[in-house]
Amino acid sequence: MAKHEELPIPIFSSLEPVYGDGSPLEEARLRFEKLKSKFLEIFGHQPDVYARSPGRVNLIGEHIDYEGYSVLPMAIRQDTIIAIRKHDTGESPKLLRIANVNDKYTMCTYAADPDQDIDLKNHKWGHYFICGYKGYNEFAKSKGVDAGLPVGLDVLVDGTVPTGSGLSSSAAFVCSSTIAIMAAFDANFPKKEIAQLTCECERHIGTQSGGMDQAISVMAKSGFAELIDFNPIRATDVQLPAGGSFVILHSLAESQKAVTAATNYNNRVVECRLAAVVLGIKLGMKPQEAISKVKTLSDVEGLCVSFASSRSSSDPVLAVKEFLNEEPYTAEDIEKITEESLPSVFRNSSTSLDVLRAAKHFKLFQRASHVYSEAKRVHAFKDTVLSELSDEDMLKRLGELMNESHYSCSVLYECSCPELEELVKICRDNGALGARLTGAGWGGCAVALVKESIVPQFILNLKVRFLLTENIPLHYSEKFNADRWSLFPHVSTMGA
Ligand code: NG1
Ligand code: MG
Repeated sequence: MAKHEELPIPIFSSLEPVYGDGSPLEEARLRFEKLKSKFLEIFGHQPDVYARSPGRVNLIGEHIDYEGYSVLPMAIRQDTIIAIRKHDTGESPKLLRIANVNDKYTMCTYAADPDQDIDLKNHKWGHYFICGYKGYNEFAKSKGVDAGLPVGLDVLVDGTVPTGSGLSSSAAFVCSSTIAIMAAFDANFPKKEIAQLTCECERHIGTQSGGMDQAISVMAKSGFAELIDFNPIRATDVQLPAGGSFVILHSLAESQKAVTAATNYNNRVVECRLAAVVLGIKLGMKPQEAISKVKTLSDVEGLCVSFASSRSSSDPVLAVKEFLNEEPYTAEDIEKITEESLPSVFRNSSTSLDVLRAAKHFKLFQRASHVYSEAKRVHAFKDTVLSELSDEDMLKRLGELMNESHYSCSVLYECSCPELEELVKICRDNGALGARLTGAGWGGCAVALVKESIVPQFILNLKVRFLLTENIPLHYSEKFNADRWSLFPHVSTMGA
């Protein structure tokens, strides 16, 4: 049998929703009916096809996908559904009309030009759909297939992943958009290729993301978390032990990643690149060679390991300790090592140049220490699941790894925030085996590993605790989100 990731996206020819066990089918059916009638109301006709893609919670492996290291997320029930219809009626100019079932998001209209640049300085929610539109076009071109663009499209979006929450509302939106466009054009490809394509096309939004979110959104499988490897993308099922639940909690601090990219997300990507180049040089590469060849910390791991093994340990963290300074570096400090100005090193990336303009200093030691140690924790997590430990001991160890990951994100990577720190602490105080921020951080959600038997009490305690905490808005409990690992849907497209 072909491997799951080699298979194309399943297409269903009826309106019957395909949900994981536990999600009320009736509720799903009503959602589709509502989407259909709203589409009719806005555009005056029915959609051709629907596509859906889930959000995700990352269990461990934060801020390392873009450094080439494996991560371990699972899909969640919350998703984005796109209803779409081609309207090639000869109108001029051809338009993409993108509406949302949520009135908060007013309709966005774009020219149907797939080569248009996305206006990054003027962020709009509809930009994520354009990522998919451009991506489909580029992908078709790379396959030597006629994409059939430009074509006008009517689109209605229904998303239930909370935005800015670290649960990948953006990837759910980009992946469902891309799949919807492909379905509208009767194109279908293996999931692995769609995962790669959607990862690349979400970068049009201006974040230099890795591929975790799109990979899990496209390749998720009911009943499993997935170990995702990169270059090339691969997904390995990870069956979690019985007796535990992951509870996802929103800190209510919203992280607007597309808006804060230069100081937060992209800043860390640039710092990792600089750490990798400096390490490469310290470990014997010529500056020019390091600048042209070293893109990520995983690129220099081989050199670190041979250095470390001469000291009878294969830990790249040792090379970091030996060769990087704990004191933050200024641009001048780094330029002395690279023998080239930083704007010149990053001349081909306007988003990196934005980072350089905004940054005062660069914490190379801390960022590299996080990445190398977090990469090891992901494998330790997977090995624990495969070990002979009893379920109880296994859950305990997984919880410890999650706590260690949070510490590293908070102290070394500095991607936490006061609301998340408080939330994680409250989870642990209320019996969580482990708790950590999930996703990019700087706001959004935490994920806690909780013994199944105490989940109802845990949730109750957290609600009470939060209602009593003055600096957290009172409506916290409305946003409360609990998910168990057995309850998430497949990616699917559904014919109307
Ligand atoms: P969020 O912000 O949770 O969607 C981002 C990146 C991931 C990964 C995590 C941190 C995008 C689309 N996603 O996720 O690739 O780097 O941060 O582990 O930017
Ligand atoms: Mg995102």
